[in-house]
Amino acid sequence: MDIATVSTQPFADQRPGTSGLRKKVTVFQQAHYLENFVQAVFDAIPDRSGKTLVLGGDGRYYNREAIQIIIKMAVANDWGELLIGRQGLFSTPAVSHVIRHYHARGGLILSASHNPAGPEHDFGIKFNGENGGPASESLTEKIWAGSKTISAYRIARVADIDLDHEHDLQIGTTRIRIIDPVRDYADMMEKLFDFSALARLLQGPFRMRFDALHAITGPYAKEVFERRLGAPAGTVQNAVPLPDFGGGHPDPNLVYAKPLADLMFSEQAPDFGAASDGDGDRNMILGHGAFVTPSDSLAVLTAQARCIPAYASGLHGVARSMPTSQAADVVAQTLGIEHFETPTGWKFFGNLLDAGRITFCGEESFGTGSDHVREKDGLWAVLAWLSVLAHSGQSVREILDAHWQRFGRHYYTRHDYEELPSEIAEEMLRGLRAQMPVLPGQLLAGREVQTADDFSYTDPIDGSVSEHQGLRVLFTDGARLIFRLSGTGTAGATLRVYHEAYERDPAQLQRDPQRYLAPLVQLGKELTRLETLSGRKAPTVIT
Ligand code: VG1
Ligand code: CO
Repeated sequence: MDIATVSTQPFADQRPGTSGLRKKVTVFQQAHYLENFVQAVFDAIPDRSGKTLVLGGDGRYYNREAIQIIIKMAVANDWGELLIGRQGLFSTPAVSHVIRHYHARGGLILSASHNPAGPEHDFGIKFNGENGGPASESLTEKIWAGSKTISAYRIARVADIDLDHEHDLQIGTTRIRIIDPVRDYADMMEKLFDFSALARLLQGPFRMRFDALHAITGPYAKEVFERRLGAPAGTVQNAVPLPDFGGGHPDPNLVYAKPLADLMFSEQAPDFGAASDGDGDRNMILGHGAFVTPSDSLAVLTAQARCIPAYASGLHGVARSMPTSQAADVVAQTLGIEHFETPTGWKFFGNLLDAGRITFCGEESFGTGSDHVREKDGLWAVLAWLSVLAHSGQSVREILDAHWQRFGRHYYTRHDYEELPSEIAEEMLRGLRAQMPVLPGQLLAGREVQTADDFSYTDPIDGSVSEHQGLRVLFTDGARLIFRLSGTGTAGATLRVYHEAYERDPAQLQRDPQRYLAPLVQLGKELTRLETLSGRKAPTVIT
């Protein structure tokens, strides 16, 4: 077999962000760009020889071309076996499961998650390790360092392979298996949840609607809800993954999944609505006239875990990313289990999950998951909610109201300012950081500031330290105002401002979150001099 060593020059911009390397498709299409990064990943895994690599993506534009390149590079870089999803497809949680199930050394996931797809939009790639989870910070730094000094990559000069049928083949010393991307994952769901109880629910008068937003969860949701659980045909909408996701923005929130949100707040609403994102790791949960914030979702599932067979014996602990509301902490304290606060990004949950310290974890960005894999898992969250509904016989609205009555409500909203010039965004945070030493003790927005800091995390398992994970203004009554820059965007800078306030008064539990949090929103704008510096009057997206 002809293996070529191709000379190349480093690219200066291959530092992975919150979740892998994300760039415009046109950037990835530059000569050697994808190859350089893949070689940097392979070089960072010196023990790869003869081992298994899982490969697949969310089906977005450039997925197929990228997979053919990576197959040839994997062959030239001594991988022993490649497990590839049919048509090059795999959801992110399915890759995590397949890595673990087949004891692979790792996997490459081709996705830019919820970012739009198509020739003008985004592509991405990330490496997950043998625990099924995103590469740790130290591995990510190693990959980045490699990408800055690379001078050559290795690639086999062989023909493209057929991705569209399940089959096995051998190229050189590498065995290649094209497998069903759905089956193993659906089997795992069947083990975790009580499928007979869920089938009874979905085959009765109960109605649900799942919107796959033309992205990867379509085939998974069809198999699980319609085929295995017998929900009526049409329960899953927009179920065929398209290379441009139908021109939409596959982000499950009230803004980008508007048709579903409108339906759920209408007279004709079914009992339950859910959506997922481009690569299948996010979820949005809705009831008739009810929207569950992701922070509340984690708290409710933690409180109701006994409704799910796999977790009925209790949870080890629960973790949330720092900007996620403290609702789950309150539940954990009541249950007497440990709770942890990690930086943004699923990679930070990995050590806690591996060490058996937590069972559930979640992020405010529509991510929820458990120790069944090492990624957030959209369909898992939907099945978990259905289990709670089936077990309790209550509606989403009733579950939420009862939860707030018992634990209090964490009012929450995130405001995003997208595509700001980077210097302006940096200036806002610099200005805020400069004020932070004098904030404690001040009365702002009717609340007393307790502390103001830049969040730093020490991993309780390996002691590694991650600094500069977000600026926090913490108030004595538990309210919080948090600022950080996105690490997943591909154009300019996105400022995320997170607002949270805790309410225990039973008469104040049904307020509109935007109104309730308005003083904190105003304060956030003042502290960053947002309007003056950016000229923006309103956020791009509110979740
Ligand atoms: C965002 C979210 C973060 C999430 C990450 C990847 O990161 O805030 O919570 O883990 O996306 O999710 P950032 O740095 O842009 O805030 V996904 O579904 O894009 O893999
Ligand atoms: Co995603």
